[in-house]
Amino acid sequence: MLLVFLQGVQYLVENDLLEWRAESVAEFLYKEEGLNKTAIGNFLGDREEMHLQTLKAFVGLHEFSDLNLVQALRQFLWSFRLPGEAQKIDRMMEAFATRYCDCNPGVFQSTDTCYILSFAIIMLNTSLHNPNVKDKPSLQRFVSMNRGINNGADLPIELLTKLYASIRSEPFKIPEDDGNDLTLTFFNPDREGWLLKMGGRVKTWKRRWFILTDSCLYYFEYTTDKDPIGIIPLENLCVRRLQDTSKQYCLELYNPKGQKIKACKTENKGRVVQGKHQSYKLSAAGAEERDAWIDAIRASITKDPFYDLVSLRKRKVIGNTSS
Ligand code: 4IP
Repeated sequence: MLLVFLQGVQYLVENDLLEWRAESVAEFLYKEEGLNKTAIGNFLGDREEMHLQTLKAFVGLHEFSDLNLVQALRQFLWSFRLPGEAQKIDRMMEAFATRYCDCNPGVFQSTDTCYILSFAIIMLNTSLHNPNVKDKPSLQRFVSMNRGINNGADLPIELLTKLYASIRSEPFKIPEDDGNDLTLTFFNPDREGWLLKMGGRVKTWKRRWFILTDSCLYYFEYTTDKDPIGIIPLENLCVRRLQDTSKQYCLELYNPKGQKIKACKTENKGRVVQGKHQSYKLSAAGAEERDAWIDAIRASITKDPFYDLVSLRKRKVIGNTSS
C-alpha cells in the first residue's frame, strides 16, 4: 500500500503537480481529501530525513491552541492512521507532544510529560472501550497511574478528571477502522489492589496493598505508604492460577527454572534484604479479580514494545524533580 501511495506521490512530483518539499507534501497529505489514511501514517512514520521533515511540517499544520489534550489527540489521530510499529509511533507521538506544548505553553513541565500522558490516554481509551478488557479503570486509578509525571510533580486533578470524563463518554474515532487499531489494542498492565500474600519461610497470610508498574510488583502495608515492604521484579518470572487448600482464588508467581525468586524486602529496622521466596502465593478476593491480576502480570512480563517506550520516559520524568 505504501508503495502504491509513494508511486502516486512520485507521479504528482514528476508532473509538477506537487513539489518534493516537506512543507508541500505535508500540506498535500493534510488537505487532500480521499487519501488513504493508513498510507499517510506509514509515510509520516518513516525515518528518512524527508519523511521526518514532512512529519514535522504535517504536525505544524495542526492547530492545538486552547484545546485540551484529549481534544488535540482526537484531531491528530483522525488525520491519519497510526502505524503498528513502535518506533514509528514513538516518532509521531513525540512530534505531536512537541507541537501540543508549543501551542499550549505552561500546561506541562516538559514534552515528555505530554508524551506520557498522551499514551496514558490512549491506554485508558483501550481499557474503557475494548470489551475484552474486563477491568475498567476508575478515575482514581487513572490519577494514580499518572502520579509524578509532571517532572516529579502531579498534574492538576481537574485536568485529569476532565480528560478521563471525555474519553469515557466518547472513544477515539479511528480512520479506516478494522477493529485492530493501536488505540483499541494497547493494553496497559498497571494495576493496584489488595491481595493476601503468603510469607516466604513462615507460612502466614498477610494482607498487602500491591502495585504493578514498570514490570515490577510492589507491596505495601497501607495504601498511603511511600516505601514498599517488598519489590518483586517480574522479569523472567511466570504466573499461573493455583489451587490452595487454605485460600480461594490463588495465583502464583514462580521461576520457570525452579530457582528462588530474586526480590527484595525491607526488614523492621529498614534494612533491605533479599526475599526468601521459592514462589509467591497470592490470593485475590474473587475469581475475576484473580484473573485480572494474572492478565495484567502476564502483559507486564511480556515485553510490549509500546509499553517499554513509555516506561522508559516515565522513569526519566519521575526521577527528574525540576525544583
Ligand atoms: C512473615 O510472617 C510475613 O509473612 C512476611 O511478609 C514475610 O516476608 C516473611 O517471610 C514471613 O516470615 P510473620 O509476620 O508471621 O513472621 P511481609 O513482609 O509482607 O510482612 P515477605 O518476604 O513475604 O515480604 P520470610 O521469608 O521473610 O520469613
